[in-house]
Amino acid sequence: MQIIKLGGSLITDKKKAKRPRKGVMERLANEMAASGEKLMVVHGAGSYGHHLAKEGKLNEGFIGEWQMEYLSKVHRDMRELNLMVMNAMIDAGLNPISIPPSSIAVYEAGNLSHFPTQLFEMYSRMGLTPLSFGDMVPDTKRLFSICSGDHIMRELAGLEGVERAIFATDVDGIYDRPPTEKGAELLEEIYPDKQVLTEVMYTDTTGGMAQKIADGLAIARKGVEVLVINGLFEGRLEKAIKGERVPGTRIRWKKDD
Ligand code: IP8
Repeated sequence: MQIIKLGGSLITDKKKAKRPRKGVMERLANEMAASGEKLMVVHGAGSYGHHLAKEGKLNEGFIGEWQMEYLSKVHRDMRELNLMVMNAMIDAGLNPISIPPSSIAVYEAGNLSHFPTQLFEMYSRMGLTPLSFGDMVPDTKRLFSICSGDHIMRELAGLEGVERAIFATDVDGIYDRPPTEKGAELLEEIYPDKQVLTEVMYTDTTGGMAQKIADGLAIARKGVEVLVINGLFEGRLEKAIKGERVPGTRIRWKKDD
């Protein structure tokens, strides 16, 4: 079993609100199907979630009734995006079944406290491909939280039989400094005691990568192989799923894992 996260910046154009990259979704769905492996799939928000979530200050939890309209719209937009991914997967023959976190997850003070992974296992055993996504969820302390797709990956990594977690993004992997900076070098692997790791955490300006590293490490700690790859290049996701070497970063818990 492998768990795949299709990054929001990969399946949407992050610069403008609600810009899907349908061609990329279709190709990635075909690559996942062609791999022939058993998968669970999660996708991020990109320009379908983050713009309105920011406007509505949804990452701060409840600060006013006015936020509810934003919460509802972010959830609707995520479902729209999810339907597109689902259609691409159906066309590729993957038989997806959508599992929205807003219907099953509970957060406590910004951390996932309840997530019934059993549903994913049961659907998978039926021969379906469970598909989940970043969503809005209830929070026992802050009223609501944003559930990121990376958090879901962490939960799924705890399931029995999960061997590999692949984060397909729009960059080649994790760099020693922001990839837009001159001289930035791709790191083939990172692990907690590697000096450079702390540098990456602090110099990363997108904010997204630092969290991804933390989530990646938490997954690697469970003994699951973690890869960050660029899904914009044709064939890389399929090869990575098949266990073939592709450019990217491997996140390890220990140097010799
Ligand atoms: O893109 C964020 O999910 P992510 C979900 O996986 C929302 O971090 C609703 C903004």
